[in-house]
Amino acid sequence: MNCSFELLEFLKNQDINASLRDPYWWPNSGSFEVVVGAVLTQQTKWERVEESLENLKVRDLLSLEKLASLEPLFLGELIKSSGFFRQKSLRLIKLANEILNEFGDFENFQERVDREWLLAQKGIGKESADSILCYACKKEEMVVDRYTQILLAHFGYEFECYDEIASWLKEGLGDAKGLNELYGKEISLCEVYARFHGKIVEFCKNRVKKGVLKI
Ligand code: 39A
Repeated sequence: MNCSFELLEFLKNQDINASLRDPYWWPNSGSFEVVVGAVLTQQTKWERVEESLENLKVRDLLSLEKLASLEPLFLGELIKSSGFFRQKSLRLIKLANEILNEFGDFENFQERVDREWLLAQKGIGKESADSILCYACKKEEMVVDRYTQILLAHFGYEFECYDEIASWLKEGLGDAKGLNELYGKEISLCEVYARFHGKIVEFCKNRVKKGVLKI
């Protein structure tokens, strides 16, 4: 494998239904739910996050305004399944309030937020920031997670840091023409990045389950 385009081709040829529920793979992409999911998924399994999100969804609490006004103890109880729940509860409430103070509403946040602002927020690292930018705000950012690092190491690639991996993944994809041909439609770069990352995660999870890949 010589470049990220070849990795994407390889993954697209595997039997992975990564975008069955959402074309951008992350459930309910383009919504505030992604921001919450991106924080909750830190240091835990996605399946535990789904449980927490469901607790919020059934109580109709998955909006920026509602989350911002929750009591930390109450939110903590609802997101217990995601682990580190006291810390995550405080950080989510603070983040929601910072978004409201800076941007006024979620739509304006989606349009105007940048990586620098997100990285300045407590508890938001590069992976969370890029998840929010790509999946909640539909910006052209590629998420690098543990699965990505493990898969690239498996193919013999070594990188110095997060940003170097992201650049390698983005820059090796070539031009829009090649990507449109690969997908058989006109596709935005953001959707390519989203689906690429989704395929990496689903492929790795499947391989881990089969015992072929170790995390
Ligand atoms: N690790 C993960 C996931 N696994 C996921 N899905 C499955 C749908 N998301 C959205 C984030 N992180």
